[in-house]
Amino acid sequence: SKPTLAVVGATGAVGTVMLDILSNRPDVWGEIRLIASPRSAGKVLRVRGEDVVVQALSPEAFDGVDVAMFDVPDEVSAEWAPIAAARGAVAVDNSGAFRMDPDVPLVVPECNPEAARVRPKGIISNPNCTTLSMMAAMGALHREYGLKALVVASYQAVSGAGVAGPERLYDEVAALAGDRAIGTVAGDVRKAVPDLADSPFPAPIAFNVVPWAGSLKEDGWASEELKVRNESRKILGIPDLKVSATCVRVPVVTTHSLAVHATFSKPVTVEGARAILDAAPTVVVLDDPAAGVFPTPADVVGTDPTYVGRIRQALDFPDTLDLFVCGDNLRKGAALNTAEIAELVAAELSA
Ligand code: 2RA
Repeated sequence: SKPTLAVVGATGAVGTVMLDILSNRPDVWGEIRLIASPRSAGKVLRVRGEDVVVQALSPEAFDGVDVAMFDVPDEVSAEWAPIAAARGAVAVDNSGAFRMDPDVPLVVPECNPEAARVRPKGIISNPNCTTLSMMAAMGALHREYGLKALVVASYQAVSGAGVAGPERLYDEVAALAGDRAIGTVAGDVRKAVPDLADSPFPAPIAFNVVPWAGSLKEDGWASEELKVRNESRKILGIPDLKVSATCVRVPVVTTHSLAVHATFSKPVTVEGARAILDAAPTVVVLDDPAAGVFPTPADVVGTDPTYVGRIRQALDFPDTLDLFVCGDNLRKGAALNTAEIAELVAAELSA
């Protein structure tokens, strides 16, 4: 019989995309059980063309579940993923609670699918969307050229902050729309937007960019920047990979972009890199600037691949490529990768 799947956090930004993905991928699941906070229990959601009533999170909700996907805040995962695992489910967790735990694999199926089989805690982590948005491409280049260093600037969509992110961007745009002088005087945008105390972002996000994502860590680093460093090392299996990241929020609804400066241990060419990326099944190269062809978030949102363009040989840095990557942060960056990990486990359980 086909395995039973639980989706925990079914009503969130990623959960909503997850139900769409589960409805459109080859169906490996028997029952799909939807679980959310008691506040959302009783809601009816559609998955695979059927109405499913959302159950409240409880230990019993995991009875009979083979794989439980979690997309909930860190503290909720920290408490409940081990409960699901203790009840016999394999937990696939998209929070930050377990990603750096040495007993929890951090999996991108294009990079390290074998890691998903070794899960002493019964938990597998899904990477953060910013790291994940570039991993399929960087993993392919690493296998050929040996990655040594990554310098990254992110351009992160507001939906990375959950459903409140797009709501805030739309509200700010509505408040500013029609003023054809807005953005011409220091502080005018800040004065015109709704109270920032109600925003998930620390500065106006409409008509602006905000050099901040996540929480404050030591020495001025944002949590999101440290995740790019730590998670890239773990996924690619390069403990001494040099990484420096600056994470920036931009007024894009969904799809994270990254400007990547990548140094390799072997000589690289643009043609060689393009051939490798072209051959990678989940990567699409869009790179013809003379014809205006490069990836932009507005053009790729809602799709599954990792898009790469602007591939250049760095002029002053040997063995180094500069490139621009876009990936839908709710799909490959979150729900799709989680679904792919869960399918690896389903295949293993059915084998
Ligand atoms: C963000 N990476 O974009 C986060 C979401 N996990 O805010």
